[in-house]
Amino acid sequence: MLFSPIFATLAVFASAISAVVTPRSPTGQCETKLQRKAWHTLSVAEKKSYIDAELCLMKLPATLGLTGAKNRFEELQSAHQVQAAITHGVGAFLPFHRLHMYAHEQLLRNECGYKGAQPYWDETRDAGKFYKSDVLDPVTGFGGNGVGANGCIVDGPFANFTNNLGPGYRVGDSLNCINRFVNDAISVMAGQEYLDFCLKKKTYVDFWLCAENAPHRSGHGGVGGKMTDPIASPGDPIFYLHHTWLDKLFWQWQSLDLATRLTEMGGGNVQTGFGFDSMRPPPGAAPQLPAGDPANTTTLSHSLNMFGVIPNATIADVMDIRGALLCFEYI
Ligand SMILES: [Cu+2]
Repeated sequence: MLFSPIFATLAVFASAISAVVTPRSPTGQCETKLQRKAWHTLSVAEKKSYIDAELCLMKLPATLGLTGAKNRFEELQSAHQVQAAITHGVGAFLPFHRLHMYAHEQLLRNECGYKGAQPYWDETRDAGKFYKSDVLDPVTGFGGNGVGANGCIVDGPFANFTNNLGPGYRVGDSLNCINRFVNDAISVMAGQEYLDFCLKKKTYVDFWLCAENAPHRSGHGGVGGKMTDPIASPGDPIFYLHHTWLDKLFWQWQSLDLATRLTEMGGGNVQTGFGFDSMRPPPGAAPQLPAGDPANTTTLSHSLNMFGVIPNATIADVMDIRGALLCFEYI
């Protein structure tokens, strides 16, 4: 799981080569940025093209040999699942999920013919009323709330999807639908006041801790079910709209002081504090340490592991969304 500096260098080089498929100049610089938009602003046809690409990803056979993952959608989920303990409650939380969203966007575009950008869920407009969000629309969205004791979703495009990963670190559970228990007592914390509270934070560490708390947890807990599984939550495709929303908030905070915040990093590499006991890897799992970051303070040279789904990148590579690797903007 750990990569040598040479491998990391090759991975960065490979990502520059793969840039051919995204709108960049021949020199690899970012010229025409992909425009990431809010889900509710997309046309019905745009929404359909995104969902069709997601369904395509769920049908494409797995190629990487990651335990339990049977399709490309699940390989990306696996990359989140197997290293959950070193990507949550740590300084790399925001950069890791930024790269993870980018990986999803790349798979949709490169392997499933999607022409658009990764959309996000503007959760402030649905705070306290997720149950009637456009995102949960059974016809033009991701399907509605779950039903029954298991909370399996029964309408929308993903009602028949069997997820082979989760709950938690488990793989291959026989009953593993996408389930949801919408909870609007929790989704209230998606409100603008919670975002504003985080945007006022002065340091990366304070901002990350704030963002991982209310704006992050409100989206997961507000949808409920699989989305509340901190390890296997990318099994619900809503995950990608939620974390792109959180990434937009991260960029908004960075944009308030780019001179400092394109390079400011911090926090620990080992989880501390309450609430992470459930994320301890199962007994016997290989010890996990972030490559390129040997001490317990998260730095820009920290390698973000995508397990082959896309090339690995360092935190430095993903600090600027307008940079040569990412090349997108939020509108
Ligand atoms: Cu996560």
